[in-house]
Amino acid sequence: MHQRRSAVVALCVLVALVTGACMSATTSRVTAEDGGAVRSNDGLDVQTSGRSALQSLRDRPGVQVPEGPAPAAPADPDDPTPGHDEPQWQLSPQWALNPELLQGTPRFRQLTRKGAPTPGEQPNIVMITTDDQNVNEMRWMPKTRALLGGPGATFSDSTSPHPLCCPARAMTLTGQYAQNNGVRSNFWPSGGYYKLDNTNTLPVWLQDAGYETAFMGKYLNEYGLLDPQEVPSGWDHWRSAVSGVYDYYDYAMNEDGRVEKYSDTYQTEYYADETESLIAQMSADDQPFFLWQAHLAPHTACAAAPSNEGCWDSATPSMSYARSFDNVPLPQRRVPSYNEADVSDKPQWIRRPRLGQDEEQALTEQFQRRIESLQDVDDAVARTVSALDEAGELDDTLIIFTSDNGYLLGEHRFSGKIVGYEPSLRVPLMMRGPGVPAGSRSTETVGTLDLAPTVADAAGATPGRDVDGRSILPVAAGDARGWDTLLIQGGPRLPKGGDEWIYRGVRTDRYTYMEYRRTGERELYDRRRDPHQLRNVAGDARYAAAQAELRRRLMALQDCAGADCRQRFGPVVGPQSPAQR
Ligand SMILES: [Ca+2]
Ligand SMILES: [Ca+2]
Ligand SMILES: [Ca+2]
Repeated sequence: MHQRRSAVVALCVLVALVTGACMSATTSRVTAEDGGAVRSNDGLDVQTSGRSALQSLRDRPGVQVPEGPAPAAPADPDDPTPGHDEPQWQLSPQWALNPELLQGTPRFRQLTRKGAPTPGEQPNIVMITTDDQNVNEMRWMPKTRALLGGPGATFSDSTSPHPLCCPARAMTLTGQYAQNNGVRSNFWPSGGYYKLDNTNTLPVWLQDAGYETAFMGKYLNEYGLLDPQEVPSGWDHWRSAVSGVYDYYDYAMNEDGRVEKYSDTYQTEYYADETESLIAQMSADDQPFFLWQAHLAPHTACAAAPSNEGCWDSATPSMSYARSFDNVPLPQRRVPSYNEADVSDKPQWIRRPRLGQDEEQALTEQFQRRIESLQDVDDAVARTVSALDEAGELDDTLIIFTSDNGYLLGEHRFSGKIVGYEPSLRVPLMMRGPGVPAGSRSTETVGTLDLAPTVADAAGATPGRDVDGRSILPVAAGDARGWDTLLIQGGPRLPKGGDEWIYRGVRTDRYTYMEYRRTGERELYDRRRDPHQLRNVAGDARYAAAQAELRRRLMALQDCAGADCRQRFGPVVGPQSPAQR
């Protein structure tokens, strides 16, 4: 038992080292065992870093900080990967008997047929996001696939170009890269809630366009740290965890400015319940609504209770699904990059010892708890669709499902996110509603940056920022292209990391190129020949022309803003023989 826990701790430290901690206003207690290990690792003492972040906020002109002990902030992270047989699912009779939920009404089918004129009325918009879910794990969400993917669009190359909680959420709210919205990391001064101008975000633009808006779930990291009663601009209805953010059962929720404590209501279920009542309420008049349901699952748990043994626990499933996937093997184990045999091609920060049996067991258990926790999200999606149906709003609602970032579970010997490898960058994305062709599939590259412009486009709202992303409604309809060259980046891992990027790079349909400015290291993968990113070919003469071109694109995009970010460069040359060079 002790041995296993040590393995988990060791794994977590590894995770912490490479991903940095996802901090928030959650109260956390780190035991001597966990904390000691974590503290030895250059500033990952989450409590200290939480205080220093708060202290620097206190020093900021014009910021009023309430007296009293500084709330400690918890750490976060963990896993994903592909390669498994599709499990056989049977939808419950409730869904099988109601084909209109799965296929839409005749009117819905009219609105979503390819080439249908854009509906004149403003649709309701419901955005449902998970936290740290990878594409692979959609296999275990049959209801979501049937209810959203079936009658809607599925994007097979949806990306999170800055794959970490807070930067991804800031991108979702602004449609901008971090160099333009300011949020490079999870914490002040290089990121966090207080780094974002919250008076100019998607819900504000939607209110200006006549929408009623509602948020529930996990907002930007460090939200509530200074004022747990704050409700950010733009939200008519607000339900956001201000402490116990990473505790699935024991948390405090800011409900329209009042803080309520919960100790036995599963977070995912709370969000589903609140969504049902808000949909009923907001459907009562003709004003359109926007609702963002931002789930914690399948993020690692950080129990708020004094008995907490650290912030690295696997996701907590509800009582209904706990241990229900105990026999599912870790799908990542079938992937060639899992526990990568030779990591000598990788940058120093990725080079780790091979995973041992204890780590593999810990990863497997973590994976099982993750997909168990996603069962409640799958139910929440189904309940939301049902609530819209009961309110008579389903045909007129655009529903979007995605995750803030992906996750590795042992690929390249790594567990976590923030890295520029495919399982970290790629996220699920499904969309159903008016203007979205039913049953469509898109292989175009789209991403987190595109969510705000897409929602604004559907709503007829005008973004208050020069957005870097684009509406993907025309992409879903097959009338427009997605990203040709995407800027990818990872910001500081630690509060004291200043403005330093870990890496910056570009991703095309064929290549991934990353530069580590501090160490001078480079990574280049030809994903057409090496889809699992096993061979870093940076510096290889055969790829010199490709690397030069990718570097040129990185220089062009690293400070881009607006339309410049969306420029098309065209194909990049493949490897060349000496005769070709
Ligand atoms: Ca996340
Ligand atoms: Ca309404
Ligand atoms: Ca290798």
